[in-house]
Amino acid sequence: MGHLVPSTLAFFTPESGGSPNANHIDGLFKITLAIAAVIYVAVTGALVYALIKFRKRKGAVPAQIRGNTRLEVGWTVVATAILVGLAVLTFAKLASIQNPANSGPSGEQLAGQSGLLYASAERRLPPNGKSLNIQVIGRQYIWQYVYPGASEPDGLGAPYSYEEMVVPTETTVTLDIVSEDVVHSWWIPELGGKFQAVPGYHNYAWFKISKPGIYRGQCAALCGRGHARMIATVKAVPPTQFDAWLAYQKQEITQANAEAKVERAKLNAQTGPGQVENP
Ligand SMILES: [Cu+2]
Repeated sequence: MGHLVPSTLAFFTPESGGSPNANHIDGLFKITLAIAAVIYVAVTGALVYALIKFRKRKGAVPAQIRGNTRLEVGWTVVATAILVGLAVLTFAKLASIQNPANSGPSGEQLAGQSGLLYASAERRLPPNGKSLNIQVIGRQYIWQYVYPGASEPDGLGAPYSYEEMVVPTETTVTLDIVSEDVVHSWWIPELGGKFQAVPGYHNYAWFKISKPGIYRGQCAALCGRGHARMIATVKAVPPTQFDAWLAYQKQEITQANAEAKVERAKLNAQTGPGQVENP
């Protein structure tokens, strides 16, 4: 019974527990839900009371009431006060939802802001400016993630992965969300809000995961026939494990690029029917 109540409540409230911003969204939702529950019980209770107390009886003539100024002003003022209160609370919490926190002491030791190709006023960074920046690319029908560490100055040769994003724990991860074709929507419920990937635009999100684990999501905008298959997972591992994984990805990509270069040279050297024009 003890665990039944929180799990029942969790069914109605946003998923959380993965990242501080998700927890703040959940907290705000629960406060609003609690206020709404009190109002619901009061209004429904008064209605049921009136239905029973003043039900039709033989020969009874109901009191003929034409308005009550004090009561009407009263519920207008109270309703306004509740709305203003909720708005103030929301704006007070908004900063901690939108602005990334600093990485924890056991997180990835980041040299500084990484992966930034341009300046943007909308892109938020932690107070110390250090985050692991990953580019999230939506495309029909798979998510691609590009990590910092390009081997060439034009950004080529950067490690990347599909579908599963690997991140270090206790590290602030900032996301640049883009799309290559249609509108997609990046959403890992336990890690915070939902963000659209729109062709030609950059959207920004962040999370900071404290515990190693797998966090699942799904493209949240109907993007075509394969939309249902467009799943996403975020796998949080300790920083040392992340470093090893990233180094391995980088090595694999460097090797594949080197092999492709050899193949390209071979094709370019060919003459006759097999010759490739403008490689
Ligand atoms: Cu999609």
